[in-house]
Amino acid sequence: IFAAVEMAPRDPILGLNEAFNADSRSTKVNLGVGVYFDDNGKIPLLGAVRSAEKTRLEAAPPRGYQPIEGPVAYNSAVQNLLFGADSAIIRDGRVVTAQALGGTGALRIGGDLIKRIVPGATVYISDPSWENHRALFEAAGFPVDTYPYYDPATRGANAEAMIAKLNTLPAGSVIVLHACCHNPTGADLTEAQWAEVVKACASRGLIPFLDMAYQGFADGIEPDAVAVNLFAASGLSFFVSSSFSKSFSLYGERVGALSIVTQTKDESARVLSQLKRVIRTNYSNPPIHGGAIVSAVLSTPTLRAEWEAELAGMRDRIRAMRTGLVDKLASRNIDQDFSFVIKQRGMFSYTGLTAAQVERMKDEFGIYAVGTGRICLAALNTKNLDYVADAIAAVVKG
Ligand code: PLP
Ligand code: TYF
Repeated sequence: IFAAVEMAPRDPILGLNEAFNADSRSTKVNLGVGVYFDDNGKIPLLGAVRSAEKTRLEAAPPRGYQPIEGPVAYNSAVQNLLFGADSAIIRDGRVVTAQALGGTGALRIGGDLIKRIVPGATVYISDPSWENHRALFEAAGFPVDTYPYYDPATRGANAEAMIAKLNTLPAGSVIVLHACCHNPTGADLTEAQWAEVVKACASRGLIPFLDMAYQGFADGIEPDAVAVNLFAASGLSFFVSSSFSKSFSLYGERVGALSIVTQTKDESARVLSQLKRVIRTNYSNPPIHGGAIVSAVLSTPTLRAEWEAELAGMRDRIRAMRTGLVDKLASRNIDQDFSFVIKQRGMFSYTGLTAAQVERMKDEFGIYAVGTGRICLAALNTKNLDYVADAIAAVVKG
């Protein structure tokens, strides 16, 4: 059966982890994968999560099947977080939400659903984007193309070029948008630029698909939803995939959701029925544990406050590492200005380091970054910051 099976290429980012784990140098640093580590280099177990888990363990609830789309309490908590508890589109029954296996699972069931509704669509992702965006939508059967996004000259987003491209696309094209904390560049649009994107989507009849994997990692829960809420206010129909992997530090529990904004309550019911069909033939219904923890934390005021403070702590620590890295590089006598790192948002920075420089950081220092020059700021800490700054200074000096 398997004699002719070829070796598949590795995921470039997850593949870095394997190389990092095999490295025996004690000073090694993994700036590759997008995971938040605390100042001790550990993935945190949040206090709010720990409390909710303890309560749940003591209650020892039975483990029946969940509804195909997940529990109402979870889905409603997701909607409130994305759109605000007093949102008109929620009140009007225009939002359909299904629990999903992380943000990845949400993108996949969303892709599968769109394939049933608009089978001839082309999907457009940002250039560059998270590697898995292309792979996921190709797996769902779509051709995947790009829209311009990153400007290496400013190390920021090129909103003008992006919007100009959107204004040429055929109606029914699917546009995948990073709602905040763009992966891999860290370059986000301003609110005014988002308003232009919404306008382009409306005038061209595009299908917006917002990917919200880092809510709370830029400026806060509500400010990070600015794009989502501009779309909500526009009256358009659109998709949102969201994830608690980062914001709850629950990576391996696979907790996320797909939300779909429709035109009417009646449309919502029909769309949900089709989405349930996609889910039923995929994994039937979502797992219980991670979603139950998230929904308990979000709906219990004391736990919610604790979580918001812990999320702010992660956000502030990443910001401190951005400033720290820029300061340390500035004091190392290099002729390159790295101050753009402070303007970039979320976990990542496109540093402008070349593939050759990244390779040297790995070979000479045991510091692992993505070949594109992407580094994860959340892997920096007060102990490795000087070492990383030394390495970057060394490779940019040549
Ligand atoms: N979307 C983007 C832009 C991401 O960076 C990630 C990374 O983790 C995901 C989706 C997937 O998140 P999850 O781990 O919840 O599947
Ligand atoms: O971009 C990252 O590093 C994160 C983690 O297939 C990730 O989004 C990377 C690759 C992948 C799944 C998650």
